[in-house]
Amino acid sequence: MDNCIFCKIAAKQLPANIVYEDDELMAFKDIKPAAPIHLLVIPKKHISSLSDCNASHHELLGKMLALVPKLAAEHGIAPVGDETGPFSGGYKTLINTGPEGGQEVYHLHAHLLGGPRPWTLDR
Ligand code: DGP
Repeated sequence: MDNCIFCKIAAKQLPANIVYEDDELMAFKDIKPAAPIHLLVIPKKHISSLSDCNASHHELLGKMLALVPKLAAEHGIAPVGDETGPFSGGYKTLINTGPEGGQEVYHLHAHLLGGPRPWTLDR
């Protein structure tokens, strides 16, 4: 999509601090972190929001969600019981959808937030 920031990041036309990439997905650090660890997981293909998903997106959505615990573990925020990380209290996974849902960027993304509080999450 022309003019989509996250499409440009996925195409490496805009810089981002990329922490994961495969054929379908990318994860990078949020430019305005609301928590000590704040990552965004996106599909490389443009999908405007979760509202545009249906049964044909089961596999992609499953891959996005399944990437979260891997990234959490890699960033030391895996939940209690896995004491491998310094902040192992768990994390929040969030998909803002639409204006009332607090969505600012219209390219599907899952937020992964974690680390010691306080956070500045207001959504
Ligand atoms: P949302 O409100 O769910 O649409 O969150 C969009 C997030 O995207 C917000 O936390 C800030 C982040 N963001 C916006 N533009 C950029 C950018 O150019 N680069 C990066 N890394 N993050 C961005």
